[in-house]
Amino acid sequence: MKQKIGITCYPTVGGSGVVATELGKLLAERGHEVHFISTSLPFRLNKTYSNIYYHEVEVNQYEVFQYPPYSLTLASKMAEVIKREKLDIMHVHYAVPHAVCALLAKDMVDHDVKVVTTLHGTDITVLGHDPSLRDIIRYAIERSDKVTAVSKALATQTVDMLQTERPIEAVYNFIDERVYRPQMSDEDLRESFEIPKENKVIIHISNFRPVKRVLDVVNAFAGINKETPATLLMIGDGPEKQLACQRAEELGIEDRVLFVGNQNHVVDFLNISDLMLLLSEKESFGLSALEAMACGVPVIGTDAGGIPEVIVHNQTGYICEIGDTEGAGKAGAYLLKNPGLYQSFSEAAKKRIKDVFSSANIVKQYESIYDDAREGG
Ligand code: GMT
Repeated sequence: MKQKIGITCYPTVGGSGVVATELGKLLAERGHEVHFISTSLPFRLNKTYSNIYYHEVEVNQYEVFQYPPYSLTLASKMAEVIKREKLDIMHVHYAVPHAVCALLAKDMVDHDVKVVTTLHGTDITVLGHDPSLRDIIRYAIERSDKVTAVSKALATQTVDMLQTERPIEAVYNFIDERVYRPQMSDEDLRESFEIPKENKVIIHISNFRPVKRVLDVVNAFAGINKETPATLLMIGDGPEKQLACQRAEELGIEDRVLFVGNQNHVVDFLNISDLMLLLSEKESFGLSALEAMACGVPVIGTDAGGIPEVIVHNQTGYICEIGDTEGAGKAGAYLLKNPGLYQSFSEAAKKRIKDVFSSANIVKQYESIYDDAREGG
């Protein structure tokens, strides 16, 4: 059934915004009418797409208010768009504030729109611990027509933490396989960063928040580098970048660790990489691991949240305990020094993407959730 779908996400760099935008693009390609309602154009909407509309939420600052009224302005814009465009579905990413805004908007209009909420993690694993927000998160989940979570781990954790009754369906993240695919290693890119020919390239991509444990990434890399010459590419930016730079200096490996900053075309970096490190202490899914695997790059991850649902231990990478940098370093070096084993991991990673995380597979799951929501199922 073709639907008119509103999508709200945080439009800036971040996994949830990426997933929401890529989903919108796929839905539009499949003939649905998609309306993005957000504060700025989602950064992945970088060309013109038919069937995609964008409604900007302009949040003004008023002297009388201490904080700009983002949630109210958003709810009001959602109501306006639902009413004018006769939306069938409002698909919101994050329970707070976005699902709450959608529920308010639904209440404001005389039109039967269904609210589908996708949980991405921070709304549960961080905000869910805040007693001042627990009840409103629970409300957002219970009142949504359908709720999805990006991993089984997150779905279970949500029920355990908030004792919600509304079923939460795990729908995994996906990648656009037209973009994330193995390509010939770009020698010019390697040369421009002066990466010696004999070095293996290890990559980490994140927002450098404390949960990403970037110091562990540098420590684990140091272990790999002791056994086989390597370069660490640190992609992204955030609060712990400076600490990670310092740790590299303390370990005397600063010339081996390149802080490349935020990048629009991470696929180019993935295609010159041999291994990814994702050593987070909280990670409801780990989209960057998926992107790496799609390019045939095995991943060493922690046993946090949904990471073990993405990486199959001993097949597409290794799972180690949170904080076990020695184990992660040893596992990484072992894999890199065994070409036959490495090749089988790389192939298994690509196969897993095709089998489990293909965009076609995931978009169909969302379509059937929308259909069920419309039919009251
Ligand atoms: O990881 C972040 O800090 C960003 C956050 C977001 O909202 O984009 O990522 C969350 O959603 C991603 C997309 O579903 C997941 O891949 C990330 O694992 C999840 N982050 C955490 O759970 C910490």
